[in-house]
Amino acid sequence: MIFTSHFTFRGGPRKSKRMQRTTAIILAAVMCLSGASAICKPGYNSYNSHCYLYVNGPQPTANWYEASAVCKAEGGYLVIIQSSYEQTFLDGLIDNAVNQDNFWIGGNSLGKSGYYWTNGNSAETASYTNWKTGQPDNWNYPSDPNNQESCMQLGMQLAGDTSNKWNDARCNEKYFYICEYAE
Ligand SMILES: [Ca+2]
Ligand SMILES: [Ca+2]
Repeated sequence: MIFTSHFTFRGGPRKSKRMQRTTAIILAAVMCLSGASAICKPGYNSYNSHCYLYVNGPQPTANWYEASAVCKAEGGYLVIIQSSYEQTFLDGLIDNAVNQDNFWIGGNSLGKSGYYWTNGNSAETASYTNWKTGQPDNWNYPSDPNNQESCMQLGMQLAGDTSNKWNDARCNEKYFYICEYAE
């Protein structure tokens, strides 16, 4: 790891190279000893250089838009699940939750044909998808076009399926949610 080039020392380039090198070594040692998770904010969990926080409690707290805004305010986004490994990490993470059902995740079909993650990638034709059987189904599609199932969540109990697979749900419903951001 090379840190020296990233640091500007008061007094400019006339400071000794030895001091710069010593400082870089100390910083590298601190970062290595503290582990990757120390880079995440308190309460967040680290996986594959990303930080994750699930928001949970006795009662669901936010609709999809509100949850997305909270994650964004923290410098992140509603979780985008890109592999079975990331899904397995999340399964373990929310296994500790008080209420393990219904977490908003970062995909929707708003203004689009089909489901897309908020990074623009398809959530239906991607190499990894994890929808519950028969989902997304836009269940009980009402006459009100603003009340369709257009947002993605995981963990809804459907027909005896208690897994953390994905479902489309109404964006204005209050659920729990999971934020992700790069370290
Ligand atoms: Ca991700
Ligand atoms: Ca559905």
